[in-house]
Amino acid sequence: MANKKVYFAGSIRGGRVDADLYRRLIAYIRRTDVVLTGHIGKSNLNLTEQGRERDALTYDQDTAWLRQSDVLIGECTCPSLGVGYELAYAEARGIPCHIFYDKSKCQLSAMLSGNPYFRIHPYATEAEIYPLLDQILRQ
Ligand code: 6K6
Repeated sequence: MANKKVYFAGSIRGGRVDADLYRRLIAYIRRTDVVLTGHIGKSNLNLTEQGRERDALTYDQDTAWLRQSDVLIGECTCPSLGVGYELAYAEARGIPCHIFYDKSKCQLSAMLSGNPYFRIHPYATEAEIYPLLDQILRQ
């Protein structure tokens, strides 16, 4: 039974090096729960600036999804201004936020790791992520 609405956050214009990982994580979450942001894992996303009017539609849709979500799960190995903004937006609204990053590939911003509001999950291998997702989705 699907029970949580998940806002999955991952880099878009910050770089798509981890897009396949996002796709696998989203597919895993979708076995049991609802992911509002399935496009994050798509391979054909348009990365170029679309002008402020088109980007405003993206902003309005994403912030509406954030307000509806039960939990934010962010994959933060690839730094992204948009994901950082979404985390702060979710924090301001009391939405639980879980941050995953590959500790061999990046150092998380102190603005995230230093904020006790965020639950931080450094990992060494992708396999470590899935049992943690199970725990988060069961909470
Ligand atoms: C088409 C037209 C306008 O924008 C697009 C495609 N771009 C996006 N579509 C949906 N969500 C987006 C888009 N760009 C950024 N986001 C949101 O910000 C996602 O929810 C990601 O979690 C985050 C990525 O931010 P950047 O700074 O890496 O792009």
